[in-house]
Amino acid sequence: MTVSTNLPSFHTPGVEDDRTGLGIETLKRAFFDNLYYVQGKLPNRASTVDYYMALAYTVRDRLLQRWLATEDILTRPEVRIVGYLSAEFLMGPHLGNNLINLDIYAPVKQAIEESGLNLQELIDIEEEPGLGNGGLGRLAACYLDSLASLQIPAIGYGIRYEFGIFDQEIVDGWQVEITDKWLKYGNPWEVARPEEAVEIKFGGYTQPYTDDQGRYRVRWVPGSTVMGIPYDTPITGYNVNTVNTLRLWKAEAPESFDFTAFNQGDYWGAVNDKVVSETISKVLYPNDEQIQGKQLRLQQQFFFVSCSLQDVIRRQLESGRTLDTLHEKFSLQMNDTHPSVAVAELMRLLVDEHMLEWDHAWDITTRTLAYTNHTLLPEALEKWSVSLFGSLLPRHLEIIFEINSRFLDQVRLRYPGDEARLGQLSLIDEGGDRSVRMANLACVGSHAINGVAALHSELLKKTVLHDFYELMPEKFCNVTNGVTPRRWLALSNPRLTALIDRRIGNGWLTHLDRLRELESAADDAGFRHEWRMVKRDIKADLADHIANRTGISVNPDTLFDIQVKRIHEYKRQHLNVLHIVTLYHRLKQNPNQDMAGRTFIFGGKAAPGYDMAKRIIKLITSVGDVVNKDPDVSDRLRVVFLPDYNVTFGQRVYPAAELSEQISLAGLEASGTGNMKFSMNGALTIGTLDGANVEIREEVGAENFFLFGMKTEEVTALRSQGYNPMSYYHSNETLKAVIDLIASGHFSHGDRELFRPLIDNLLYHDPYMLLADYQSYVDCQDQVDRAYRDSENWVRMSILNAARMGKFSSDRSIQDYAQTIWQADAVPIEIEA
Ligand code: GP0
Repeated sequence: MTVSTNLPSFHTPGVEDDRTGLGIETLKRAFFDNLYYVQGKLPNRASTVDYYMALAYTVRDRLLQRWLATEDILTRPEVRIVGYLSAEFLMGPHLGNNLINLDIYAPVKQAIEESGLNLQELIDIEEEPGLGNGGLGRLAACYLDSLASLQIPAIGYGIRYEFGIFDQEIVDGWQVEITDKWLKYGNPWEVARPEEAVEIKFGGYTQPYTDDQGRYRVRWVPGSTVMGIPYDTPITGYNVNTVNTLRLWKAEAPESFDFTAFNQGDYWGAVNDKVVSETISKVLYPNDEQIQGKQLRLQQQFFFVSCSLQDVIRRQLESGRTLDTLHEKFSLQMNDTHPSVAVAELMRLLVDEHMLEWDHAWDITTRTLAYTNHTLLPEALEKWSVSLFGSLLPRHLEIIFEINSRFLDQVRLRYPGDEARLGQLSLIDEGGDRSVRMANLACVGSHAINGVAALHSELLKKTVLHDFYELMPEKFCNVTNGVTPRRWLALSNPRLTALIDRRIGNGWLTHLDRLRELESAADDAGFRHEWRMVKRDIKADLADHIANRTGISVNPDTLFDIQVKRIHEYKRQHLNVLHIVTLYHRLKQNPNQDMAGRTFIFGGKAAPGYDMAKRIIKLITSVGDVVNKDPDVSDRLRVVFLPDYNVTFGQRVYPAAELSEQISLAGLEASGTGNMKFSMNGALTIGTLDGANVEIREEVGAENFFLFGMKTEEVTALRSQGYNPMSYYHSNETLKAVIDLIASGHFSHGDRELFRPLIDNLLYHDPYMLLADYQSYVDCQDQVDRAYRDSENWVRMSILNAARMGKFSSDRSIQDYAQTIWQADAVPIEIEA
């Protein structure tokens, strides 16, 4: 299906329109017009931010026609829409990405340069919207890019947090959190749509009544109301007319409030209610894969889910359809359990507000919703205490009890007398303080349940969702994650992109499998030389950046060994540190040790309340302080912790990497997506058989991947046999020396207490089995060292890694979702001149 739209045109023949024209003179005029009329600045008084804003508006003007055309086709009854429900969207800066996707980078660069400015400087000054914690939020952003690029009509639904993920500073080696004031200078990419605001209710009580047809019904008498105001951001597809929408909701007090209270003289009360309402969308919870169980978080979840479902229902009705066919027009994907209260809210809207029969509403609900699981970590499985849930959402709690009772009746028929299984499957955990299990709710209320990498999806079926798998195997599927090559190659690595273009032509950015055509180039010495030179230049740029940011000088001719991701014990940044200290120890023993110089680069944020993770940061910076200043080793070892790792910095770091550290304990990293970004940019991976590492290794070939560590089954076996970390410490002399060196205070000015919690945890518990994997890791790192010194072959492997990453384009992931879960098609849009 192709649809064409006929939007009004303001075009005067013979004159390029100021808002759409792409001629260089037109772009310059438009740019200075926006500076003057929107920013209210003359060039002699304008700051870089003013120029950035003027350019952002100039670019936004040029996508509006396509955006409105796409909005317009959503109203057609036959157009199917994907709604992606996510508490996080980690979009990264928009300007550069839109220049790439609209294919206007070159003319804009020329126009900006002819205006005496530097385009990169304007791109770099954009404050990124950090509305996510890490992998899960960034995945949502990559998926929006691919949905638009594949011309699938889609809406991302989430929260417009006023403060996103905190900015990280490093003070005396420790993480310090600073509020993220991303909206400080305004946000040129969003458009508020207050006319589409919706009301959200909380609290109160429920009341049974009989309707005029004599049917038993329940009405919810809420205790309070807040408004959800939508803010829309255009999501451009790459080289297509589709421009989808990211709709983020901001919480506000209902307007009438102030006036009544003011008239009654309760001025303070009115203002306070306003403050309380607006708190809902104030700040992103900065915990990754760890629930906090805070009431405000449940309010946030319900807030954005209810706003979004009401929005979906309005669109359904406005398209001329009835709610009976909601599942034919909409497919709603729940990104983890954060939006899973959607199961109960959609039932409430259909049954209580739109008067559908329960069974009918249930059929529509389950056919509309689908659920993606992102983790096996038990501490990340969301649960809400029944009393908290009931006080905030009394009607939803009743609905969940009703869903549960009907569901458990079916389970009983299937497994008569199996009380244990019933207890496991129940939506309510009856143990201790009763709680609602959100994953169970999501499973029962969805028609599809997927994990995010092949191994993860298999483990889901075997472990956390085992009972659900046995009961409803047909719902389970896998969709391996992917990342968008537009941001993670074209935008962040223009030099490599140009080199690839020269070799295989263009077109590969939308058909990433075509990178395979580079395989033969791996045997071409001339091409290898060019590849190496590109990498060398980018490493030199990163070295400059590191020097500016941290004062540490690093040598671009050393091996850039990089681990960037959230700091978490299961991701094992401290295993990386054990290796660094091993090398340090070796060099101190034998200063003439033959080894390639290495620069270890770390980046990542720790949850503010996660003491162990914060201590790992302090360990990295402390080891760096000693190693970088020790003349015996500092020609071969450098350790850098780069503060405030985010999307913007990711774009600098992936292209410069040579070795990608993906070293989680097998079975714990659901997928990983940084692993894909590294490899696409020609880094080799050192990793365990975990998450998507398994599939990356399959694609690039075992000979081009550095594998170490226990496999999942070995981990399980070791654990059940009784894991004793101390035995590794006592039987491995180097390991003992390394741990003792840290414990002795060598890296902490003699302070033996600083790292004691870390060391004791490793020696007495070691839940992530670093000591068991230590030797295998160090041996594998020695292999890396030898491989790196055979530089021709290293470059060959690097080229082959990039060449074989086609599978990990998020375009492939989205095609998988579209075919197996959403039944969504491309709707190419023609825009008539
Ligand atoms: C998973 F459960 N992930 C969660 C969560 O709360 N936050 C989060 O970022 C991540 C996984 O850890 C992952 O393995 C995965 O690739 C990503 O979700 C997207 O599926 C690495 O970040």
